Amino acid sequence: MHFKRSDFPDGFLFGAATAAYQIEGHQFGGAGPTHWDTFAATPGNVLRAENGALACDHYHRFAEDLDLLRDAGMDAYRFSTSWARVMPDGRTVNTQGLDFYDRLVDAMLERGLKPFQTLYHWELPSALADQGGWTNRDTCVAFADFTDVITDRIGDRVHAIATINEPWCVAYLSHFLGHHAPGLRDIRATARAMHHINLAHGMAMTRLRARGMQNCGVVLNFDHTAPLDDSAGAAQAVATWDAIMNRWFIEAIAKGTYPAEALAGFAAHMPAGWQADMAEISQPVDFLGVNYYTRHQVTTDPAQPWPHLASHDGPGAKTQMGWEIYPDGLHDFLTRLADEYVGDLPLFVTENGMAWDDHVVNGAVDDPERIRFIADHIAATGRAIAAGANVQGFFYWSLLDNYEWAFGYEKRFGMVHVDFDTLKRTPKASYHAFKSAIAR
Ligand code: IFM
Repeated sequence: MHFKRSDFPDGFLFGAATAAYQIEGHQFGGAGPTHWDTFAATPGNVLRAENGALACDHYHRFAEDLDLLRDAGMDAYRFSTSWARVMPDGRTVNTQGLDFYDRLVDAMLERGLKPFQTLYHWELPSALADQGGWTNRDTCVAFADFTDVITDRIGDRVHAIATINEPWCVAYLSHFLGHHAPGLRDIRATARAMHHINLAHGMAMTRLRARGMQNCGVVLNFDHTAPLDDSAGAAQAVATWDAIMNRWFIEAIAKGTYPAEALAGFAAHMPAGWQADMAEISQPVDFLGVNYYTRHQVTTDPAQPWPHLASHDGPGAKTQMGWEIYPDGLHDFLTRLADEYVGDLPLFVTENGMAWDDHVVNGAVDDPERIRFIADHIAATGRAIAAGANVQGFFYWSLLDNYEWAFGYEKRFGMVHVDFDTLKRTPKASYHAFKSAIAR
């Protein structure tokens, strides 16, 4: 890899990220059913109807997985704590679940890894989905209660806490596009989820502060948005898509407002009195997590209802997901976020990575495409720091090949290959290259 640790400021953290439902094995330890289990069990939603019941069996193999992080010389590990494991019906505590995260965090600390916890990475308990999930304001209160329960158990040892992972995916991808659980395609449900997920963040922040917690923030995903051509329609589409995808959440959290271009579609469907929630949503955070993968080119499609959009993949090389590789987009978001929204607030690249059709050959996985991808995105991060963005860490997505949601186990994002028949872990060439690059 064409970078080294010494290219970055002292204290810059290198790590890898995962999420509970994608790796743990949700059939173990008393975890409750989630909306992803039922979404996956419904024909047509998930490749081969695969689910997270076994995943990487991290529940039993976490020591081996944390050894991999330590042996690579990583500083930090971004993981999530499953709500449905800790509270199987969303409200009642499962002590086995708390015990698991207790062991997990202790095992990180024993290995010198800073625990970066995410509270919600998408496994909504089915009992709450039955009551409307994120379209129902009560879910925000239940989430705040979960925040209390898990924080009382492991909050004394985690290094940082993010409330929500990728609220755009929780709300828009899942309620408007229907690609993720609960698989809705409904503008009214979307508007409500777009607001309630922000409110859940705000309520969780209130509870965390009441417990004196520091290093609390949120993780947002950003999609670089370019016009398909130089038409006025394409320029309009950029403004609309940027508002829905990139501005809605950061503007609410940093400024307490929603962008007019997005309210143009959502206002009529917002929950009554939403304006009164904006103060809680926009309370100060200690860091912002930035997830970045790709860019899209957009234009207006007048034949479609609002947001009147047509979206295309960019022209560059693609990953196994079909996502264009566009490292400059990461630089642009890091500098834009600093300039327009958060100033000197610490930023972390909490996810960046690529899927590839990796295979084990003679006991090894050669993935030069991923090595190049990581090096180029870390270089883009370095350029953003040089331009003044206060970026303090970079987490590769993901440590392990895992359950890639609607794509099941087919798309391999890991630095470590997982054989989903034997569950054997094989570090890829990118793991070894990353290890060499970040060596002290
Ligand atoms: O696997 C996901 C992760 O759960 C959230 N961010 C994007 C990743 C790749 O699609």
